[in-house]
Amino acid sequence: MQVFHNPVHHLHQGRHEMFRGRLVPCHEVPDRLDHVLAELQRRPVGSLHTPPEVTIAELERIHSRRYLDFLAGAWDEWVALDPANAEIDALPSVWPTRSFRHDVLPDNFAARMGLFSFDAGTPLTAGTWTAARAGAACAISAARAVASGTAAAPRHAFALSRPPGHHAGADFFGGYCFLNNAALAVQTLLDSGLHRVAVLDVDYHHGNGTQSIFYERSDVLTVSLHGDPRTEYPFFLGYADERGAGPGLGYNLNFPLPRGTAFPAWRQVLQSGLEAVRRFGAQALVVSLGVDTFEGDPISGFALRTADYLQVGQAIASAGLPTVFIFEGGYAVAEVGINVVNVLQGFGG
Ligand code: SP5
Ligand code: ZN
Repeated sequence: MQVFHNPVHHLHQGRHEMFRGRLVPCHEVPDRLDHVLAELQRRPVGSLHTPPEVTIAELERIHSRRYLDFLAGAWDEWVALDPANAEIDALPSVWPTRSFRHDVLPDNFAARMGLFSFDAGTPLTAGTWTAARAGAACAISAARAVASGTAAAPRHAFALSRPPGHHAGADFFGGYCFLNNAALAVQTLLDSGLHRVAVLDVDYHHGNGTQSIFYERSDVLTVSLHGDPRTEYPFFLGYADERGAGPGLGYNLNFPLPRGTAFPAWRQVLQSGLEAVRRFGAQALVVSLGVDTFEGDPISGFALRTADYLQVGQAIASAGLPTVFIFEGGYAVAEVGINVVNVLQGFGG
């Protein structure tokens, strides 16, 4: 399995996220990815590649032009407000909730930060745009490698993208995510000639961005297993009655699970998700691989253990599909690498 990675992910380095009225240290840190890379050096699953840069046109297959323009210029605008801002993360503090307009594009920077986001936990930093584009490039290159694979040459790849992506929508950031790497991988597979692609999102948090991007489409089945949004982030999406809309009705599947869910119950639900992927007739699979389902995760509530991730990989391999893995969450920094590589090794990488 080819692994795509770019060291410029380091340039996205948030200092703080808002939590209960305080700015607390970020959970989504560069070290997370470095631990995966270190574990891949100990237990290689394939060759490492640095992908070429993405074009704006490639990103526009998923994201709106005005959102991409905003992201491209945001850091310079932030510093232009006050040179001292160069030492501070940009965080939103005002949002257009119900009854406000979404069609206007205010001149005010704080207003546009709010228009294009949904939480105050996702700092935008000096290198965010560069890192996010490099992460997206990993996803697109991984998808291309899978699309051009043959039955003889392994049709599997891993995008070691950072920042993560599954909470980002067509025109908003949040949940530590800016560009939806999984959605870009899906679109790349479709654009290379496939007709039906499935997303399996096993991150602890509901993949609200991925769901919303494909909600009205029947060429992409989105399946997510996650903490029940009644109690878990992102709270406002991820319920079982969200089945898709219009032509996409029946092509979105959510499996909310209670806090405390351990592997035996989680694995059964994974099988239901994989069964849905099979019924859909997927030609390829994109896995949003978060390992914040780990029992030691500091911000999550499931109880998977390190050895369980080998079986997660085996179960995903049983679908028998060309597969693109995309790195998402997982915040128990010391164990993230072992858990991710266990999935890839269990898969057979
Ligand atoms: C990609 C991904 O896994 N995103 C998760 C975003 C979750 N953001 C909200 C987390 C709130 C937890 N804050 C706890 C801080 C106290 N230590
Ligand atoms: Zn997560």
